[in-house]
Amino acid sequence: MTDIVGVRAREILDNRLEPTLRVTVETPAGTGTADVPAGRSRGTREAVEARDGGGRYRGRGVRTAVSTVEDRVAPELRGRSVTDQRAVDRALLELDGTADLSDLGGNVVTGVSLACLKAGAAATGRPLYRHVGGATAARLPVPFLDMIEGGELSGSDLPFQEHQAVPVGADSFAEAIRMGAEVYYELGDALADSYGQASRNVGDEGGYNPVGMGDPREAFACLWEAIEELGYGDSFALAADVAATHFYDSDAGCYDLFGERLGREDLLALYEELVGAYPLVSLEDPLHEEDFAGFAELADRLDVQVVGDDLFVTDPHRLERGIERGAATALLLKVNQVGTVTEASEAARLATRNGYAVQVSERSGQTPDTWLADLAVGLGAGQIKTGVTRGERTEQYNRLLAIEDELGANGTYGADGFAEP
Ligand code: 2PG
Ligand code: MG
Repeated sequence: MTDIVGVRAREILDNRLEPTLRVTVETPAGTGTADVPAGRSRGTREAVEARDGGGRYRGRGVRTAVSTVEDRVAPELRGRSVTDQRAVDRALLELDGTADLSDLGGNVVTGVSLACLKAGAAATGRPLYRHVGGATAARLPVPFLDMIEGGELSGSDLPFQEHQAVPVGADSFAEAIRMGAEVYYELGDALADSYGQASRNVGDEGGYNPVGMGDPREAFACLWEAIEELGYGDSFALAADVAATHFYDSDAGCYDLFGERLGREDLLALYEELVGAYPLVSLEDPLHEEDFAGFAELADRLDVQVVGDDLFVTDPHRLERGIERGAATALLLKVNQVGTVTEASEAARLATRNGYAVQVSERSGQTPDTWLADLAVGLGAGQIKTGVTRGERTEQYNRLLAIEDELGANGTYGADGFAEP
């Protein structure tokens, strides 16, 4: 009853009006449909997406990927049970046969893997988070709310990609979101007053794009002021996704920041200054994606969580290298960076075994599909980042609120223990 009888795909649109894949896996006992996210601020080592090229949708179409799912993947998977995720994922990787998934396409692999996961939950009559994590899955993640956007995902002049507020002092997920929302309103008013009404415009992940603001110190100052204005100083910490790869000039070997060319040491000094001025608890990709040694130095010098995104690309092998060198303290987990649910779960387990925290993450290209929220609870991750506003983000919060209700007294919210594995 749980054997796959059909695998179908469609080309749909994501939050940026770009095409992406929607994959459906059918069994007699239940069906699963999953949407594939897409990154823009991507790591070099990520799995390669299958895009059509040509003029249609500026080359971003996924019609070839749709055919790949139906003509190449479906025949291979028919007759396999959706309850054996590992075997399905192995079959996908073998069928592809490349290290970067460039034969089938990483989006094909991720779409089928996730649809199989959802079909497994449907066929066994369990909520998705229980299907992933079993009966003990009950930890609600702390949200890292991307209040002010910069870098590649926004129209602002800020070099850092995300300036996040982290409700570490809330005692439930629902309270965390309520307090986060209040900070968002307060910050919107303050930015409109000081930087003009157009500063309320938002980027790909729903955070504000302040007009004329170009220094992360200014962004953190405004954000912290909004938090303190509400009397929430004890309940929040700050964090950043620096996404440093994207302002690193690899030819010159330096960072283009504030119109200057900065070295690793200058950047470390800036982080030290920020940590001294604000309760900054976490830095994602503080240095470029190949600087394992720099990451290790930073993790040693600063008392903050160091998160590897472009650095690890959710790849257990890269993560292993990072662990050996002490390059970080947390894994950013994005299923489509590596390809399958099985590999991403392996990366999460490896992280946890080595005392690393796990932060489950959206992509800047998303749909309202909420598998991400379930995955975070299923993996027992202490943290999630999924932007802040826009439907494809708030749906993740709505799903987590529903899971928290469902769990009742059994649910736990990570709060200030978010950095524990
Ligand atoms: C990141 C992500 C998501 P993208 O750098 O962490 O916030 O960006 O999905 O564009 O890679
Ligand atoms: Mg990142």
